[in-house]
Order: sequence, then structure tokens, then C-alpha cells
Amino acid sequence: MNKNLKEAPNFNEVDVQLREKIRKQGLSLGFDWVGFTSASKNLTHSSYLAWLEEGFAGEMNYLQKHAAQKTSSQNVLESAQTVISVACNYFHDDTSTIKFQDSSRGRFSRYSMGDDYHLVLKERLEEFRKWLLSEGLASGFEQTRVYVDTGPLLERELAWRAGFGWFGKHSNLIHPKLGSWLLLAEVLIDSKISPDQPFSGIDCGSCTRCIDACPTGAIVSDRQVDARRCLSYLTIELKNTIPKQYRSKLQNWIFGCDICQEVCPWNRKAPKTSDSTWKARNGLRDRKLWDWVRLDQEEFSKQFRKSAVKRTKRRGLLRNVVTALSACSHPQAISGLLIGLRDEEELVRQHSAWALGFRRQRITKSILWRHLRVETAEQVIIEIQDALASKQKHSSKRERACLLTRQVSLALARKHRLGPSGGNHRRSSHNRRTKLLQD
Ligand code: B12
Ligand code: SF4
Ligand code: SF4
Repeated sequence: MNKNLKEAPNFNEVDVQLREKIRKQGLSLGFDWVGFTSASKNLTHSSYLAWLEEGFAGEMNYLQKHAAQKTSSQNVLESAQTVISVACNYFHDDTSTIKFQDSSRGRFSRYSMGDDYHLVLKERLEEFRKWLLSEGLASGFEQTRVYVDTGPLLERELAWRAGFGWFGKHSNLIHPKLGSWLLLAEVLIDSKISPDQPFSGIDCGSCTRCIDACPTGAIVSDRQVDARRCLSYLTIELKNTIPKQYRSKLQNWIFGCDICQEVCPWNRKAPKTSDSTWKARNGLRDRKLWDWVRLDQEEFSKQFRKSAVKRTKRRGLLRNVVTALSACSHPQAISGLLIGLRDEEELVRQHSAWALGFRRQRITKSILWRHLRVETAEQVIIEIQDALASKQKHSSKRERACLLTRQVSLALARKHRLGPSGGNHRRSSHNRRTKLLQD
């Protein structure tokens, strides 16, 4: 065991100096806050279990898998005595510029606009770990662990216990001076360092701004977020189709969402970071939504190299883009959706069809009809039919008759082309369409 800790088993003067030394080192490595807590049992584990029980985790199965381990930080490192909790301020002003308030530009949540925090913080944590080892603050490499985000730790609880701040009603942790634009990470060591006091004294009081502003009602009660409704989950974590009832709520968010933090009064005076790591990359602010639809795999990989946005893959990001185009009032939005409708990814075509169905312009109907003739993927065909059916409700008799005539002539033309035995698949989709028109 290291010499410093032999001298400082309790909270005495030497320990105060040691804590300050570690804190200073953490700050010099690029963290904005450092606190200490014991690696003992977690206090909010029952809240975590209750949250899972409600089904709020949606398809994030790893959260269920981690449930047993999350009772204590010692489950990830048996010899752990202390958790050094750190936080990094990523608040840059890029998102408040006029460009980002323009609804025809896709919005990325702040944390994702620069380099991937998992990589950035991991690098800083490794440096911290090296330093802690060199100072004799852990008995060996195997007696340390570093985590950022993905590990089975209750990161918000650990930072709260280490004195960072309180759980806001939106469930993010708020520091009384730094606000909530901070990312959390940890180093576990087998030395005992006197813990900070859990944060107390300030809370949200009667404020409900975040709850009122959330576009999907995801903050179901104080500190309870139903992830299945949260745009952050829907646009990043969810891999397949976005449930229809939330699609029109995206506004122009195409990766994550910051609304609940943007409206929080505790962020009004949050200090901006000078760390350029978090600044928006070139290209993020200039592209319009309809430009994003043209992004091919090569460009996607180039644009989002070492970026958190890679998580959605190209198909996920474009799914979000075309969904956001449903509400974009610019005339170019339709041309963007036309491109989306021809995308190689079924998921993108599906959401493009829905978005065209959601829009009021007449031309969207004929686009959908035309595409129905060439589409072969079952799910996309269903989505187009649903989109057309929703438009039928608003069609005039004349429009319906016109569509029916068109449908019959299409069917005749196809019969002539394919002969009596060919085109089974097309015929079944044709039957569905005819039924749709007759309904
Ligand atoms: C799964 C996950 C999500 C999910 C679910 C979010 C949620 N609110 O649960 C989704 C995908 C929606 C998400 C979204 C975001 N996330 Co997230 N996410 C996580 C992850 C991996 C696990 C969180 C979790 O376990 N949730 C389940 C709930 C039950 O646990 P909890 O959030 O920790 O909540 C605790 C409190 O609510 C407390 N509690 C509840 N009731 C009570 C009552 C009392 C009296 C007390 C004292 C405590 C208490 O107990 C809970 C358990 O400890 C963590 C990293 C990690 N390993 O912890 C990051 C993390 C929480 N996410 C983070 C961020 C930045 C975000 C986003 C801002 C990203 C974005 N802009 O899109 C949004 C914010 C949305 C929101 N309002 O929460 C940061 C939060 C930093 C901070 N300042 O708090 C974390 C810590 C990642 C990191 N390493 O920095 N996230
Ligand atoms: S991140 Fe957006 S969708 Fe999620 S809880 Fe906050 S405001 Fe609601
Ligand atoms: S907006 Fe209000 S209720 Fe929500 S976290 Fe901030 S202070 Fe708390």
C-alpha cells in the first residue's frame, strides 16, 4: 500500500492535502470538477430497479443486465475503496447561434458536436490513472478501473454522493455553479480517501420548466424519465422505427435533445468551456436537412470519425433527418424526402414515406403513388399505404376519383406488361392499393 495513505487513514490534515493534490491533478488533466466517494453500496439502487420495472429502459437491454452489478461499485472492482468522480464541462455556445435556431438545419445535442466524449474522457482518465499509480495511490494497475458512461456504475449517484450537485427534475445532475452541461466519469482505486459529503441544500423547488418544455412528456414525474419517450433515446438508442406518435415531435433534432437543459434556469449562468474538443465540427452547422439526406456512407464515416454520432450509423441518422423533414416548412424539404424515398436503406425509405404522408402539399400524394409502383420492401409498402390512407381522409371526391382512375389505368398497363402469370408480388401490393382506394 502507498506511503501517503498509511499516513492518512482518516480525514486529517494530510488527507486534506492529498485530496487537494488529486483534485488539482484532475483539473490539470482537463476535468472541471473532481470529488470523492466510497466504493460502498449505492443508495439509489432501488430507484434504478423501480425504473426498470416500469419498462422505462425500452430496448436498452444492457441496463437490465447491469442491474445486479449496480448495487455497489465494488461489484466491478472488489478491492475498490474509493471512487474518484470527475465531470467535464462541454458547454460551448455553438448551438445558440442563429444557424442552429433555423428549423431547416438539423440539430445535434451539444455533447455530440465535437469529439466523442467516450474517447476524450477515456484518454484523460487513463492519464489520471497513470498519475495515481505513480503517486502510489493504488497498489497496482489491476486494482484500478476507469469508466465513462457505458460501465455498470450509477454515475449520477456517485457524483451526487461526491458532492457534485442534485438530481434535477429532468434527472440530470446539476452543479450549483457549473449547471448541468457536464459529462461524468470515474476512476476506482483501492486506496481509502476521505469522501466528500453528498450534495444537499439546494433543489429544484417549485420549478417545472423542464417537465413543461419536454416535447414528448418524457419526464413523467420528478427525476423519472421514461426513456421510450425521450428524443435522446428515440434518435440515438432506438435502432429501428421510431413509434409514429413521436415522429412529429422531433422538430429539427436529429441526434439527441437538449430542451430540458436549455430551459433550466440553473444553466443560465453556466460558464462556457474554452476546451475546443467540444466545439461543433465543420459541416455540422452549414448543412440543411435536405443536404444531410444526400450523405453517403463514405462521407458519413469521414464527417463522424471519432464522433459520438457514429453510434446511430448512417441509417439511423438519415432516419432522423427524414423524420425531421416532415415538419420543415422550406419547399426544398420535399426534394429531400424524394431522395430519402430512394435511399438504399429500407428504414430511411419507410420514414420518408411517413414524412411525405404527414405533409399537406398535394404533390406528396403523387410522389407516394409513383413510388408505390417501384417499391419492393414490404414494410415500406405498408408505410406508403398508411401514408396514402391518412391522406385519403383529407381528399376531395374529385381527388379520390382521379386516384382511382389512375390506379385502374396503372393496373391495366401492368396486366398488359406482365401477362397473366407474372408479378405476383406486384399484384398483391396492387390489390392492397385498390382496396385502399375503395375504402
Ligand atoms: C441510459 C442513459 C440514458 C437514457 C435514459 C436517461 C435517464 N434519465 O434515465 C437516455 C438515452 C434517454 C439518456 C438521455 C440523456 N443522457 Co444519458 N445516460 C444513460 C446512462 C447510460 C444510464 C442512466 C440510467 O441508469 N438511468 C436509469 C435511471 C433510473 O438512473 P439515473 O438516471 O442515474 O437516475 C438516478 C436518479 O434519478 C436517482 N433518483 C431517482 N429518484 C430519486 C429520489 C431521490 C430522493 C434521490 C436522492 C435520487 C433519486 O436514482 C437514479 C439511480 O441512481 C448514464 C450513464 C451511467 N452509467 O449512469 C448516461 C447519463 C446519465 N446520460 C447523460 C447525458 C448527458 C444524457 C443527455 C443529456 C444526452 C442528450 N443531450 O441527448 C440525455 C438527457 C435526458 C434526460 N433528461 O435524462 C449523462 C448525464 C450527465 C448529468 N449531468 O447528469 C450520463 C451520466 C452520461 C455521462 N457519463 O455523462 N441517457
Ligand atoms: S432530452 Fe428532450 S425529450 Fe428527453 S426528457 Fe429532455 S426535453 Fe424531454
Ligand atoms: S428546469 Fe426547473 S425543475 Fe427542471 S431541472 Fe431545472 S430547476 Fe429543476
